[in-house]
Amino acid sequence: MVRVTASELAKLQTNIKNIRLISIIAHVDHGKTTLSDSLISSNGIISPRLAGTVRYLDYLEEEQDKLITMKSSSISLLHGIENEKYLINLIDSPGHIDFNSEVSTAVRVTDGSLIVVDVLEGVRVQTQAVIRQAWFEGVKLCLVINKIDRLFYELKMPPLEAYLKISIQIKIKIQIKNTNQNSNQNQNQNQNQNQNQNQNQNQNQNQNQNQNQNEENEEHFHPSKGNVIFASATDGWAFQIDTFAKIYSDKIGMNRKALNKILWGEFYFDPKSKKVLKKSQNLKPMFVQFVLDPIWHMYQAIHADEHDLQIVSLTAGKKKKNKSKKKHNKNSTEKNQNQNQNQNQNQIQNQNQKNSTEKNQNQKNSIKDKNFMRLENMVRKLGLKVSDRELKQKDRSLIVHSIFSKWLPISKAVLDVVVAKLPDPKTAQKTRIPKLWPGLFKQPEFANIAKSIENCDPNANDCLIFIAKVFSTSKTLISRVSQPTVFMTREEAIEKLEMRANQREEKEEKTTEIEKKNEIQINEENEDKTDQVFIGFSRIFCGTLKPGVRIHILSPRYDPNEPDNYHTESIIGDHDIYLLMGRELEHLPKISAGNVFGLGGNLVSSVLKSATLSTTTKILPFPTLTRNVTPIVQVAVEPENPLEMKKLIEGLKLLNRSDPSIKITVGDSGENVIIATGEVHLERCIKDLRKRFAKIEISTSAPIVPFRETIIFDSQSKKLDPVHISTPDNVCSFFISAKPLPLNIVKFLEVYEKNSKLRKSKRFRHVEFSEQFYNDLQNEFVKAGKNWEKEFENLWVFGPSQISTNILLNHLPDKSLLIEKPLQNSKSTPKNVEQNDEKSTQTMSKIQDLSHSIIAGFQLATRLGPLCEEPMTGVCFSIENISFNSDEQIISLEEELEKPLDHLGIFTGQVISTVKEGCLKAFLKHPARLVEPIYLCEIQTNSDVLGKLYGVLSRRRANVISEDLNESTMLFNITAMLPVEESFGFADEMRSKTSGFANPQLVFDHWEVLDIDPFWVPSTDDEIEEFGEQTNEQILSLNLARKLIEKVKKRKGLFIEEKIVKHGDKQRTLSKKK
Ligand SMILES: Nc1nc2c(ncn2[C@@H]2O[C@H](COP(=O)(O)OP(=O)(O)OP(=O)(O)O)[C@@H](O)[C@H]2O)c(=O)[nH]1
Ligand SMILES: [Mg+2]
Repeated sequence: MVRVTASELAKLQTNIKNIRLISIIAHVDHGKTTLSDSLISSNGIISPRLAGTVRYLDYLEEEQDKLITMKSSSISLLHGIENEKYLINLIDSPGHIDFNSEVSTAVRVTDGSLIVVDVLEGVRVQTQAVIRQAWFEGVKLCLVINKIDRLFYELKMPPLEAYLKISIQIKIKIQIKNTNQNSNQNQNQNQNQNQNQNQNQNQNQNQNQNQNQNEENEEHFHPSKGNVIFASATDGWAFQIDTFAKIYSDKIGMNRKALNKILWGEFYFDPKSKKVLKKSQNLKPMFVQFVLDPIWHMYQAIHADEHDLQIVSLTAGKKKKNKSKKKHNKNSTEKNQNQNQNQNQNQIQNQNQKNSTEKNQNQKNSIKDKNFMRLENMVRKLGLKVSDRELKQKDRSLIVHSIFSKWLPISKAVLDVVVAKLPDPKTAQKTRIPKLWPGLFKQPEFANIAKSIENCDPNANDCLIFIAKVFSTSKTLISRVSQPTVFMTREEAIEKLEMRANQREEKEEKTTEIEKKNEIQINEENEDKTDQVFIGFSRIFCGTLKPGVRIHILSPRYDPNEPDNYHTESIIGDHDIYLLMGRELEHLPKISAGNVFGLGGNLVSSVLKSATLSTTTKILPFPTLTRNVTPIVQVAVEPENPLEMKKLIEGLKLLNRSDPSIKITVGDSGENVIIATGEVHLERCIKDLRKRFAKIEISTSAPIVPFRETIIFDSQSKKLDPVHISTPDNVCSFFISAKPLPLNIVKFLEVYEKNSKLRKSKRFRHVEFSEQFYNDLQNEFVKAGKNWEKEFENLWVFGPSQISTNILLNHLPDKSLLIEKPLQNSKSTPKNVEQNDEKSTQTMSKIQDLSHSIIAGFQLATRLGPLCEEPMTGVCFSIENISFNSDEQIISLEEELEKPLDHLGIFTGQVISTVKEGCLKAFLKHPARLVEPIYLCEIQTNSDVLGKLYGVLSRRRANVISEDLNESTMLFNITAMLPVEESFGFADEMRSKTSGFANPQLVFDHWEVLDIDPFWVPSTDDEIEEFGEQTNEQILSLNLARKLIEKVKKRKGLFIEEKIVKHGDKQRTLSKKK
């Protein structure tokens, strides 16, 4: 097949109604990339026989090695239906949970998604997650039930059973929760926290009820709607109901449209009366009779002789054995007989053996011939042109492929559905954009551009583009002029892939230290040649982009009311627009509305992860992508050669730009920390940093797990007095108390924290958003009970800025002295201050200084908790009172404010540290607890290794929450909660202990209070009797919370009570010994 050229594809980019932008999404390993391969092969980019082996869109070395997709990649394909040509922009996405943010990228720039479901495994956690993502983005969906060949070949299911199995998988209920996916977070958090536990439980129940009300159950997919495709991506076939309706409509004399409605479901065709019945005891459903039976028979026919050939081989083997046995006996009994006689006998036996081998061979040939004839007959009846050579291939999978790809070609079935059922960009933008971008349609000043976007107008005055992610690629892959495709055989391709893997392994083993050093030098020399270039993965919503166009690059924080901030400008260069063809990029002279494309050049350097590009500044930036994964696994990195620090920093910057879900921060002790979504993601990031971005040798710390610190209620909590603490110069005293924050408020703040950027920035929607937040938060306080309802008025500030799940209350007798309305901005004037008075100005400045210092002290305390300097969560502090010591007299704040200005400068520093100390002391008056992050872990495995699997889970403190048996596969689905602390090496241990049968999927789920008192030591008589007097080491082995705290402290270089000299008495000097 001739490869479709870039210029042919470029011509189709202006015909909007014939464009489809689609993504393939699914759970890991359900066959997305294999399906993509089959579609790509229809354009002559790879040989159809190699589809599924090449995994063309998994072009990263890591992807080929690990056999999983790690990023979304796009390719443009041409598809013809009758005389119309369609441009299909296909994006393959990863199914592994660590790379979930790549799915967000894929669905944002596409209008339709194919959801692939493995017919045996069915809908899994990640399937639901990606469906939800697509649904929220307003993307239309079609279902691909894949791996149907497994039912026939692997499970040997008869067609009727296969039908029942498929019907189960099609009934996908799309559960859409309007709440954040992590809204169940912290369910276990602060279990003991609230005295009013029952009250909170009721609240939780109410919340769950509300949540259920928000769930929408919709049966969206139905074969007769034409949105379901049945496929085997590896065998290269697929069909929709209409494929068979077309075949049979003439044969059974029925209208094609009518057949479409009854080919699936409880409809039975009576061949005698030629009538369709709604009930029958003897007949098979029409889908089985007309669709599955013929496919099943074809599989049977292709593999039919395998069984017979096996029997022939087995009987031949048996005969051989018997003969050699007889021969052995004979020789032993007639040992001394005449040698000539023996020789003759041997000759006869050899001849017999030869004859029997020939006979077997003939038998085999006759079986094969018979089978070949049967197969040829079937193929002829179907009117397929399959050559004898193809039908006689040794590899059965190739015969399957040859027949099925002609009978039910996969690319035709899938792409026909895509064209018919998924919308073109104009239709999609009309419905999607108002939903995705409501702000744009509310303001009359944006009306023009909003209309152009809705109409996907290529001739609009303005041009609007969204860059969903930035990825890096090698300069060498840009605009490689289309080369003629070299078709290899399947064996050659496998050999080539194996050879590449072996070479890599050998190279890694052989690389000694010296070689490594050389390699670094070589890398340095070749830096220019192997340099990476950044490309924006973009979609154009209106207008036409050409070289020379001046464009504004607007960051997600851009506000059209302050157009100078978060905004840069650039001019599109001559070679900045690309057609994305997997790993290769082809230059395009221009690009018009309704297309996905690559954008290169200087302007990409001003884009961090995503951006809106517009020719006008009077526009809101496109809403940011919601990424459903939380980066949680951290490591500190440093260059092996300290002189290469600068290269590392540069490398980290590049890595940060090119990966949408990574976080890079500077740790407390100044180290550079990479935070990834999971182990697989982290491994890839480190490799990328080493090989592509920093190009230096890097050493990494042991994984760092973030913890949080909190307090819980106990019977004493209410009776506690506030902490009384004075500044070092004794001028000012504070009374500070602490208490646990109710669970619902913590949850609310956690969810809100995810949108913290919106809250902190001065964005266009700031006022509206802030008011809504204010009202919602007040509701949460009301829900928490009467005492908390009153506290809302006292709310002062949140902390620490990056977590914000702790609050500070203002309980001063006259709280208006410091700030009138706490939540609104701090510029508001206290009511006792008159504006124009000079004294008042001084008082005002004093108030502000004091207020800011108190807030800073609170922020510091909540950022570095007292247990191991991890951030606090769920703690409410209050400033109960402030008093001043003036001329040996204690005076109130009010009186102090009357005095002239004299306490600034050093005083504010003292207030900060005193408030911080006071908060920490107030915290420690309550029972303190460590809060740890928890993964949701999903594993599928068989019963043989279940025991070993549970062994690994229990060793790692996992809490199993469900175990379901999938009856058709006889595989168990196990769901467990696993502490992140215990997750390192978990997947490897699980695989090795279960011989590769259990492959866990981990995703961050929630924070959970570790309900162990870190200060516990045996103290009561009973405890001392049970545990005895314990050394620090023994306590650590008994007290997990303490052990974790000491581990964190050790890493941070904080003071720990550890005996370095273990046995002092044994360290006497020899001379003393004498
Ligand atoms: N029997 C059978 N195996 C299939 C089929 N489609 C894919 N596979 C196999 O399933 C495995 C996973 O296929 P991929 O295409 O890599 O799956 P994926 O969904 O892209 O996986 P990720 O991108 O890592 O999430 C491979 O071993 C494929 O050969 C099919 O139709 N039938
Ligand atoms: Mg894949």
